[in-house]
Amino acid sequence: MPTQSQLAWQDMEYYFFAHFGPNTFTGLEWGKGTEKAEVFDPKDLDCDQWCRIAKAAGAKGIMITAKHHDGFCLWPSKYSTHTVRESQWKNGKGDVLKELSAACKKYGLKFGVYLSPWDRNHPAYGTPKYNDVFVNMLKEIFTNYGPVWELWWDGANGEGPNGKKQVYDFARFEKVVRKLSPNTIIFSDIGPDARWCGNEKGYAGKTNWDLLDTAGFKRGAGAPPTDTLNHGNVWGKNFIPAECDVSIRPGWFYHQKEDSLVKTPQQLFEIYSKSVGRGANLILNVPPDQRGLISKYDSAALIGFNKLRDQSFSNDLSKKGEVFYIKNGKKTVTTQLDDGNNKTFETVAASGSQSIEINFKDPQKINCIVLQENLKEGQHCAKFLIQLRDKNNQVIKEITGTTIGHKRIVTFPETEANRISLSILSQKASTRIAEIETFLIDEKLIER
Ligand code: FUL
Repeated sequence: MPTQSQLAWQDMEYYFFAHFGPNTFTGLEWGKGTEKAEVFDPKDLDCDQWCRIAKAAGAKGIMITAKHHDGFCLWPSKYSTHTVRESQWKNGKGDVLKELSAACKKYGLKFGVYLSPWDRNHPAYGTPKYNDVFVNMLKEIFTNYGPVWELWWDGANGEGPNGKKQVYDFARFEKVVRKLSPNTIIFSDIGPDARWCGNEKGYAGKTNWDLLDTAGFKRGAGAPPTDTLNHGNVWGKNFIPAECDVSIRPGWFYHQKEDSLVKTPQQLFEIYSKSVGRGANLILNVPPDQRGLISKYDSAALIGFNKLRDQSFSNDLSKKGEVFYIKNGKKTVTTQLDDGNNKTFETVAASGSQSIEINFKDPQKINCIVLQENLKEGQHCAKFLIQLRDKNNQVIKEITGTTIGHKRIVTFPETEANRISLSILSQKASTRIAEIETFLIDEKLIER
């Protein structure tokens, strides 16, 4: 079963990732940890600008790389000598976490922290003492900059068998975070609260269970196969929904030479459809540049993307008809399923004796249906059937899918229909259908 925090987290759907640090200035993706602190000098840093763009792009929060693999801390940590304090930026008085957490509060956005376990700089790395360092850093962050809505633990460790190897005390890290901030969602390959979706393209599996078996698995090299992370486990023991991480650019950090390679609004929409539209959350990386600002290329693409979402999903055609809940042949009007509230729902059993129907007053051209499942009691639908009918009640189109989860966006070639029905063919327990919305979206946005 999900926790309240996980349900609230799923409702956020989409937010920003901000990879920022020495790599922004050196052109690297994985800093070596030997970079001089002086390279970090974002003279025009303006976290309000990041927040304004996040807001305009419809994102719900910003997650910052407080410390990436190179070990540089974007806050003046007492437990490192490789931080903003050692840089020239603001004469060593700057603090990116402070500025971003304040800006997020001001703009009503959630503030998240990525803290890389792998550290190529810290002298204690590779010894048990590093676990103390990591715990102390967590304490600094959660005490001084919270609330932190989500914490990211990256599974990457590129040093390989011949490099330093850290035995991480994740159980201890988790305990510290839970105590300081019980509602923070902890992300890693295997959770405990949110899992990696198994790729960095931003695509969740078409079948995507929020459940995962974690017994016997570890973060990083010992994680479950990427295919399992992508699809989840239908009978998995733990509720650990997927989060899809992807960058708006080829790299995670800003590199000027990639200005021409920023994803287009249409590409971003496709990513959204294959992440949020498959029941996962989307963390879209928008890396600030050397000035400390989001570039005009990224912001233009993001505004375009948000416009596509607005145009696509602002006119729910279900509202042009009546939505019925059918039980044992008895039809009753329901207002629960197009009220934009996934806390209200109708229960549909797999027996076929219960279904949902939309009757349009006039035939409607549609090519997109958005379903939502109420997940409070767990994720249940394993196979659904949508039928589109004409005025003679003949089935003119059938669509089947597997999981629904938090949200499922289904697209298909434009079809004019008088009625639509939704039934469940296979499920783990009665499915709680929370929303059924119907749209006519731009033909170019149909999933291929
Ligand atoms: C990976 C890292 O190695 C990349 O640099 C980036 O931070 C990405 C989000 O996760 O594992």
